[in-house]
This record gives sequence, C-alpha cells and structure tokens, in this order.
Amino acid sequence: MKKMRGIVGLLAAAVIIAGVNPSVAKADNPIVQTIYSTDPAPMVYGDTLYVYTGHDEDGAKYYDMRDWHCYSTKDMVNWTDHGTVCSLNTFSWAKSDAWAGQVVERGGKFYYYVPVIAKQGGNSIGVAVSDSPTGPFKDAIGHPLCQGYGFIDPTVYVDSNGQAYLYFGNPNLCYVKLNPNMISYSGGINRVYTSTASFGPYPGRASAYEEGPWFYKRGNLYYMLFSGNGIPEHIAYSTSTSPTGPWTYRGVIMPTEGRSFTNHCGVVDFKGHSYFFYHNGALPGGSGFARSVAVEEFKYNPDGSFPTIKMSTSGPNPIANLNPYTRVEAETICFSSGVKTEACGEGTQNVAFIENNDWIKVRNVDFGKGAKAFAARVASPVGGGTIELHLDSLTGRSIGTIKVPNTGNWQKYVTEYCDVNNVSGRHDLYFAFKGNGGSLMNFNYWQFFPVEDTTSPAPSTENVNNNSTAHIDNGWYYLKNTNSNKYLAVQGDVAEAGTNVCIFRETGADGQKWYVENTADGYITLKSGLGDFMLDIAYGKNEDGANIGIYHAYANDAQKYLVKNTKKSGVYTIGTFVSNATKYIDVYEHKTADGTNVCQWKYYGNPNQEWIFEPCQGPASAAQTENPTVQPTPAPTPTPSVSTKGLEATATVNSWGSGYTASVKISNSTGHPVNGWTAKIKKSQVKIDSIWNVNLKESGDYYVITPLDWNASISDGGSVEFGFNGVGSVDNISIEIE
Ligand code: FUB
Repeated sequence: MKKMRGIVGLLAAAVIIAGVNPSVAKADNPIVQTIYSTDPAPMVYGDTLYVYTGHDEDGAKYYDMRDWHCYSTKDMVNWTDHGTVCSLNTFSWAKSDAWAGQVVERGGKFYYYVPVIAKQGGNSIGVAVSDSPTGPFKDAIGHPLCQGYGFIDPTVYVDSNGQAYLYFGNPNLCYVKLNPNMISYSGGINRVYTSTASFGPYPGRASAYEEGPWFYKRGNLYYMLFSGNGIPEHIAYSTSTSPTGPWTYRGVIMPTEGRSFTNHCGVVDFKGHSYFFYHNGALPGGSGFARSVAVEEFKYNPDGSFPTIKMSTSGPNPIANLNPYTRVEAETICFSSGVKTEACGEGTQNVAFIENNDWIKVRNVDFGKGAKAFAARVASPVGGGTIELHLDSLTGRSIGTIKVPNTGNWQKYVTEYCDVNNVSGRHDLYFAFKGNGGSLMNFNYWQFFPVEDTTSPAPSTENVNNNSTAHIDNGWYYLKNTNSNKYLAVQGDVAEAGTNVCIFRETGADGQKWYVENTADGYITLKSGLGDFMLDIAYGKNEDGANIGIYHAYANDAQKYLVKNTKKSGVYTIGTFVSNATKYIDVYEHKTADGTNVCQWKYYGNPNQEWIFEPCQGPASAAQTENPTVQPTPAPTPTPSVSTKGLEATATVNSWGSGYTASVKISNSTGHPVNGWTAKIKKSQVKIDSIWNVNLKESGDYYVITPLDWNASISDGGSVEFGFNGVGSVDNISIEIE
C-alpha cells in the first residue's frame, strides 16, 4: 500500500505559515485525511450516521476510482473508518469507474447502488447488498440493474408508502421505480425532461442540471439536489409535491468554490440537526481528481427552502461526547496527520504507516471525574517508538506516554498501559507518535480507565448474593437487568469484534440474544446472536470499570462467567472469571437509559448487577442447528477436514462470486491440552487475500498459519477459530494441521 505521505502534514505546515497553531485551528474538515474521498452519501441507522464515499486514487489524472469506503460517527466530529466496504471486485462484470453511489436500508438489509463501467462496456448501475451497514457488500443480482448512456450517480429513496425510487444520470435525469425487493424495477426507465423552470438556467442547454442527484422527502416536499452549472459545478435544488415531479427550480445551495471542479452532495437529518455533505479539493495535493469529503450543519428556512451554505474548515460542532472508558478504535479520528488505515488482523481497521511526528486528534473526550490509566493495543516488528498523550493541542499538557515494544510483526498486537496524570472533564485528545525513521507501529484501539468511583452506593443488605453457584441450561436467552428492565445488548447490533455492550429496551434483535454454554470447568460463556462473538471483559482486566463488549469467540478467561443465585428466585448475578467472581456484570451508575454502558464492578448486591435469563428463540442463522428443517440462506458450505494427531480443522465457506470468507475451526480431541499448532493450506486450493486471528507465511506450495499468543493453547475438547478472505472461488479446502 502506498503511503500518501504528507498530505495533511503539508496542511499543518500551511497553517503554521499563516501564524496559526494547527492544533487549535479546528481544521476538522475534510472529515477524511487518510485517503482522498469523494461523492459523500450519508445514511442514518440507529444512533449512528454513516457516510459512504468514493475514493480518488493517489496521483490520479482522471477519475481513477476503484472502491467505496464507509465512515461512521455518533458525534459529528470523530469519524470511525470502516475501510473498503464495496469495490469493483464486488461485481464480476464491472471494469472501472467506481463513481458516486448511495446506500439505503430496507427490512434490515442495506442496498448499495453504484455506477461503474461494465467489462462489456457501458455505464451501468449495480446493486450490492449486506446485512450490516459496514458491509461487506455482495453483488445482489450478478449483473447490472440497468445500463445506458450516462447512467451514473444513483440516488435512492424509499417513500412513506413503500415505493422506492432510484434517480440517476448525466446529463439526463432518469428514474426507475424499484420493486419491494430493491433489486429489480417495474415501469421501465423514465426520463425527466428538464427545463429552466424545473432545474435552473444554463446557456445553450435545457437546464442547469448536470449530475449528482440527491433525492429525498421532508414533510410533504420532495427535494432533488444536483450538481449543475457546467464546470466548475455548484449545488442547486428543485422541489416537487410528487416524487416524479413536475419539479420547480429553487436556487443554488452551495456556490462554486473549493479547488475541485466537481461537487457532489448528500443531505441528512441526525439527532435533530441537518447536515450537508459535499466534496472539495481542500487537502494538500487536492484537485478535481484528488477530492475530499466535508460536512456543514445547516438549518432549513421555515418554508423548507435551503440557506446558502459555504464550505468551511471547521465543520459542525460536536453533538455528543466521546467516552474514553470504552474501547475506542484507533481509526476513530477527528483529524490526523500522516497516518493511513488498513484492514486489521484482529478485525475492523488499524491505523498504519505511523511515522515520527504523525498525529491523531480525537475531539470532545469526556474524562468525567478522572482517568487513572491508559491502554493502547499496538504492534510493531521494529520496537516502535512512543505514543504521547496531549490535551487540547499537539503541544498541550502531556498526561502519559506509551512505549511500544517489538511484538514480532505488524499484526501481532499487545496491550500496553501507562499511568495517566490528573485529567478530568472534557478535552480534545492528541496522540503524538514519536520514534526513529520509517514506519513505527500499528495502532488498533485504546481505552482509559477511570479513577475509583467513590460515589458508588453502599452494598445492599437486602438483595445479597447468597454466593451459591447457579446452573443455567445451555440455550438462547435474553438477559434482563432487574433495575432498568432493559436487556443486555450489543450496541447498534453491530457484528464486529470490539463493539460495546449496553442495556437497551427490548427489541428482539439478534444483538440482544445470548447463547449460554456451560464449560467443562463450571463457568458459562455468552455467545452473541450476531455471530461468532462472545461477551468479553476488555483486556481481561481484574479491575472495576473494565469495559464489556463482544470479541471474537474463543472462550478464554476474559469470556467466562460464573452465575450466582440471589435471594430472589430466578434472579442472578454474573461474576467474571477474570476477577475470580469478585466483580460482576454491572450497569454503570445504576442508570436505566437505553445505551447505558455495561462494565465489570465489584459486588454491591444492588439491582444494577442483577439479571434474569429469559429463554428465547435463537437468531435465524442458528435455526439450522436447532431445527434441521429450516434452511439458512445462503447456506455456508462446510468443507472436509484433515485430522492429524487428534487436532482437526474444519472450514466453512461463504462465497459471494468474486471471493469468499472462510471460517476455520481447529478442535482438540487429542485427550490432552495442546500448546501451539500449525495449519497448512496448499496455495493451489486458495488465494488468501486477508487473514485474521493468526500469523500467515508462505512457504513453497503452502500457506503456513500459526496462532497468536491468545489462541495458541487449546484445551482438551476445546477449539479456536480464525478466518480469511479468499479471492475467486473454492470447492474444497483441506487443511493439514499439526
Ligand atoms: O466521482 C466521479 C464523478 O464526479 C461523480 O460520479 C460525479 O458526481 C462527480 O462528482
């Protein structure tokens, strides 16, 4: 991967020349600094705003665009990078020009409409689908949804009566009426004949409409925003009382500016605020082919019309604080200099190519009453320098420093801790990376630990845990907290390692379902209904406030719990293995609001530590195990295994046409624990694109796969899992294991 060195470093330099300290310049626009990003398409789902972008390749001389990326925020200033979620490779029939697309949710599925040029030629609109807003997206139909002259820039909206519309086109504006399945349409392709009255004046043309439509309804008014006025473009809009017009031109929203001759908008309301996304050439090196996505807050005029919106480098104000006491991905960034991101071997993304003097800023971090320690998940094969923590500016007060050791390779992560000096209240936080030349380290995630909460209520004498161990049968359960009557839930139902766990009102979502499995040594594990993740104590720390989330399922110490009886029948406390059952699953500060954090805390005997196990149906994906007559879709393909010395590997493959994900489980039936294992797969069978939870080497005809520290040992009867993405297709994976 080529590191686009210095694009933000140059920006900082330019600001310094102007006599302004970059760290207080509040240059939070553009919102992505790690790549050039384009054509923003925002979407709100749950409590999160996602923005999908195109990607201008470094050094492009034209629209060299090959993939689409996703970023999300809960506060409008810190953006989490979800990496590439869809690409030309998603569509076996696509050749080039991964231009402006949009995602919409319907019925719990996410549909991504994108324009590309097909291998057989022609502007084409493809549709990809995913169960998660952050993908991966897979081609939904295996061929273009529609093809024709200038069919680019699809925009999609599902109207309140359920009819979905897909508008697109340059220089003509066209639409189709999507069927409820969202992957086909009825009524043919309709052209909108534009005029000065409907889409504004432009000399020598029917109207100012050019491209980049953005279609939605607000109240009873339909809006069609568009890029117009030739080159350089501005953003203007028209409105109608019907989804298919006639349209009335309403004027310019964002006049031409910003060093890119195209502009492209997306508009969304989020948590009571309205936001206008666009692109410009604001990063150093920026141009019409090196664009960057930015956002401004605006207010509609009382009659529903738009104000004029100017580009800014400050962007919107934060609408929420960042909680530093939960695991925060390092790729959650307000602004950064010099760093890149990449797919992480431990899941999600990591910050990569970190060099001396690079930095990351996160904004509006709420330390509350105070932090006492900091942890960073880091990897480095070179003994990677330090991470300095500064408050409010890059040179602001230093509150701690992490030393990054040599961990052996770029994806072999360890958690390093440092004490933190005297920090409380709300601050911007800067990570300043220091070291010698070249790349220093990779950075996966971080977390602070709070000072002891002295306001915790005294132990109750009424509800005391009688300390006898309870038995819960294996099976699926909702876990209801008796204080709040709310349920243990994976925040946002996001099926990703590291997602936080909170309480939430009953929704019946898979993120509220937990599979209890009794382990041979008398504990239970709690596997999430969202997939192969277990309830996990962050870093396995025996500490009050240690956060609880989901992480790759491996039934290790951090994922084991002891259920205890209380004096109330059917009401339990859940002790954690890592604390030797002195600390319990606890709803933070006895709060009852949806989204209140769940952590580990010493036993107090209060109802914020009490849980009821309510049996429930497993998620649809588990139905096959429970009821063999139900066929899951798509059916994963189990492949045969090769067993050596009592270790057995099985692979389950989910294909999507141009690639597949293989989940490999290594089970130990040797009759004794094993410490260390090696798996070998012939290169003639698979082409591995990315791999997680293990180390990968190539040796002769083989991929050689070895474990990380935490999954090297497998207890007798136990198992560990890893996975990889492969390119192309696969019939059969046989794995030699020793
Ligand atoms: O990003 C490629 C093209 O540039 C988009 O499809 C247009 O809207 C313009 O932004």
